[in-house]
Amino acid sequence: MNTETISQLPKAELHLHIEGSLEPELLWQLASKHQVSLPYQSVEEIRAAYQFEDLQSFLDIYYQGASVLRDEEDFYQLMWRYLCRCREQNIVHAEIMFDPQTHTERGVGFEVFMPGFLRAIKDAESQWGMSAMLIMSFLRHLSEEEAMDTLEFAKPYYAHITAVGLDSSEVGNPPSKFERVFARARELGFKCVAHAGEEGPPEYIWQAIKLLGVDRIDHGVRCEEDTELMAYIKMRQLPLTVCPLSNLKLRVISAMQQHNILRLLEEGLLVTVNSDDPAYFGGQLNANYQALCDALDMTEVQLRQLAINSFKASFLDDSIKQKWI
Ligand code: ES4
Ligand code: ZN
Repeated sequence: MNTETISQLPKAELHLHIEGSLEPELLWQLASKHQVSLPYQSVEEIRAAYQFEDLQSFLDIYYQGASVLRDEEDFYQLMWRYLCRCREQNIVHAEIMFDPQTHTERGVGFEVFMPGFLRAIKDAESQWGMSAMLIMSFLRHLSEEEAMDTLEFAKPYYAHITAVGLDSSEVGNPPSKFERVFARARELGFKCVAHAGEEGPPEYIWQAIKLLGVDRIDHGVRCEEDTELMAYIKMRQLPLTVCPLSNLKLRVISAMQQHNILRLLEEGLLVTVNSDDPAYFGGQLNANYQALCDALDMTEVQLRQLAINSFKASFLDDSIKQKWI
């Protein structure tokens, strides 16, 4: 498939951790600005360190990277740079995850990162008309009580948050651990998403659906191991936000040729393509589409369906979705 075809397609991105869009150049610049000492001697060394065996080995480096984000301007820069990448790639709508606890745990509060994020989003909306929504994700390796506190701290910003999510170390931290906080979030009117079935078993996907009441599953690729679950996800048209390069880098699959996204698509599931943590996984959104084209025999019809699905699976109002479908 032509790179040009991919880049010209209007797309939405639904699974992107803003902290995972922190490129080595900005990381290096902010470390020097705040005099944070890094275990690396150059930008090249940082990039070279991005080799992972699994989800946890990635998360250790990702949380360390995020520690250079200190003031409002840092968060503005981080968001602004991602939104500029969206513009270049024809991503006209983005639903962006942020991890408040990665920052509040080291004394950086909502009053620091939220104004930075919101100002960048406002600038992109006014300068080129893209839209962006925020998804506040709870760290599942921490307690439910801490997630509940985070939901409370976010109160002044509820109007600017569309959904809550669940990320970080999956195995050993099942969705069932967060049943009460998701119930509270739903009462407050938030949409809900959760990472499930990335490294964790199909049972975790069932729990995210049945116990957390999610509107979308992040990753979800292991649903294929449970026929009943596949049929249920298809019947409900529950979207899966799939991240091909992430799956490869974190060894959820051992080669892109093994990716099941096109099988799931042909089975009638509402699958979408996303970049997850583009600074760490070696490619932005268009590179994820390209990797699928190169490794799997993807047709142009399938490519267009994946882009259409990104709007269908979004939290945009139906009237706006129609414009892109
Ligand atoms: C993540 Cl790929 C992935 N999985 C779980 N949690 C995450 N946080 C950032 N990226
Ligand atoms: Zn993710």
